[in-house]
Parts: sequence; structure tokens; C-alpha cells
Amino acid sequence: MKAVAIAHPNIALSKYWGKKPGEWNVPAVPSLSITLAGLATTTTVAFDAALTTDTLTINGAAIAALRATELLDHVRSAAGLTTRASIVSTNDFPTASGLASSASGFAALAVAATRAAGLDWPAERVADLARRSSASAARSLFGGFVELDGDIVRPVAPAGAIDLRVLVCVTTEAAKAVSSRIGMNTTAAKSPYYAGWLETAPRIHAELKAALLAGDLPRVGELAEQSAFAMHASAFAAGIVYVSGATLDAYATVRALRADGIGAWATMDAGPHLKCLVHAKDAAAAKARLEASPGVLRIIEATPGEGARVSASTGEDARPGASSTGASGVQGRSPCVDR
Ligand code: 2P0
Repeated sequence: MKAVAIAHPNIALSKYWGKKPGEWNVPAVPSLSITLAGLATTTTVAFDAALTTDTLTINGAAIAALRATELLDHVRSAAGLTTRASIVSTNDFPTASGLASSASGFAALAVAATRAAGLDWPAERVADLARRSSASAARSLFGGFVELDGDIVRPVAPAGAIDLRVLVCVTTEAAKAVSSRIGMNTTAAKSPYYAGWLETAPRIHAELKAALLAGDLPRVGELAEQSAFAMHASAFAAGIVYVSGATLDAYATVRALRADGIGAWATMDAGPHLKCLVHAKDAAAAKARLEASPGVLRIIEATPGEGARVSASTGEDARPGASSTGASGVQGRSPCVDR
């Protein structure tokens, strides 16, 4: 009745922003992400008959378990359980700050909760459970490069498909003021450019996926920047602003790197941290320049990594669905380098 899971956040190259109306947290546009080694959430779920309510701590602080309880209710219903659970979760990177802690958090919770409840679900089903809580969490179930299209999530290329580094420029340790969910719902309701985003995003996604499969990093980088700026422009027009002065200064540095002949591209999510995409051979030079950018506190160097899994301390094959679907659920696990 107890399990520990590890999951990594993911960074979308083509972004999800907005939900299909009337459906259960189904994205309005397809997205494609990299699951990142180098940042991790570790979550323990223990069903305990002595508890009268679910309890949750994140990095040692007690938090209302509302969204976690919704997920656990699905698990209890499937497993025929009524027992409440304690959830203890830690992130080794800033929480709720635009670094996809909800993605790794709900991915780790879905894996730990299903395993603790004795459910041996394939990874796709665990991913669907996670998506209902946070759509981007579905992508963290898998390693490497992962696509979320409607309610279908699938790995599209292994971690080693492109020799890529992601330089996460941390500009604050604080949580963001506007959650992704409120930000995207406000964009959909108020932005005059939301219709343009819905029309543009699938095209960028399709072109980016083709460039990835062709191993064309410059084209992937160019399209990732297009996706990020199209998303942020639609949000900006609704008064939803996630970037800061430090983000824009870091972007100027990315452009200066390109002007100097170094392939570097930027993406930003629902927070002020710029993520710089570079080929592995250029990572040290780009990192040195970005470290000097005003407002950049530190840089986390991440690589494409592996999908969510039960902590290996269980001594069994830890991937969700490993015993029922073989390796089909998780692709591209091996070439990751944890830093
Ligand atoms: C993405 N983001 O594709 C986009 C880009 C943030 C910016 O997915 O409402 O936390 O819980 O489904 O998954 C963040 O949104 O939102 C997100 P919900 P989620 O990575």
C-alpha cells in the first residue's frame, strides 16, 4: 500500500495552451515536449487506514490535497479502495514557477498512487490519469521526445534523437502569481489573438515534429521559438504576462549567441525562466554567456531524460505497465545523463 515514484518535468517545444471546450482537460492544440533529466520530483504515496483525509506535503510544507484527492479518488474507485493516503513530495527545483513542477508532480503522483493501490496499468493509462489533473503531466510519463495530441500521448523519438542540452535560466525561486490553468483560460476568454493561436499552433507542431524526426536541430529550435512567442503573444493580449525583464535580457543574449554563429534558441513557459536550446557541443559557451545575463540567478543544464517510474528500490522493473505491455510504454530511456 506504499510506493515511491520519480518523475522529471518536461519542456514543450511546441506548446499546449488552452483546452477543448466541454472535455475533461483535453488540450485544444497538439504539443511536443522533452522530458528532462537534471530536475526531478520524488513522491511517496502510502494508503493508511488510520487517516481520515488525504494529506499532502511538498518540500516539507503541508498543502491542501484538493487536486491530489481528485486523482486519488479515480485510483480508489478503480482499485475498490476507500482508504485515505499520505502523499509526501519533494522537488529539487523551484516549485510552481514555470518549470513544469505540476507536470512532474502529477506524473509522479499517478505512478506512485496506482502502484501503491496495486494497479498494474500500462503507461498510457497512467498517463491518461495524470492528464486529467494536469495535461502536461501526461508527457512526463514517457522519456525522450513526447507528443500530446488531444487525449493521446505517445513517445515520438528517443532521448538521443538530437544531441541537445537545455539550459534552464532560473530567474526567481518564487512561485508565479497566475497559474497556467487560469492563464490559459483567461487567454481563451479574453485574447483577441487566441483564435490565431489555435490556427497556428498545429502547423508549428507538425513542422517541428518533422524537423525533429529529420534530426534538424536548427529548424527545431526556430520552430520552438515560434511556438513560445505565439503562445506568449496570445496570452499577453489578455493581460497574462509571464516574462520578466530578466527573461527578455536572456533572450537578447540568445540572439547575440546566434549572431556570433552559435546555434541557440529560446523557449519560455508559464513563468520567467528562459530555457535555451543548444547542441551539446555549444552548451559550455552558451552557459557562460547566459550566466552573465542580468537577473539570471543560476543555470540548470538538463538533457533529454527518462519517463516516470517507480523508485528502483522496489527491486523490480519499475516502469508503469512493464509487466503487462513490455517496453512499449516508455521509449528513449537510456541515453540520459543526470546532472
Ligand atoms: C506546455 N504549459 O505545453 C505549456 C506551455 C505551460 C506553457 O502545459 O491546466 O500545468 O493543469 O492542464 O499542464 C502548463 O499547463 O495546465 C503547460 P493544466 P498545465 O508545457
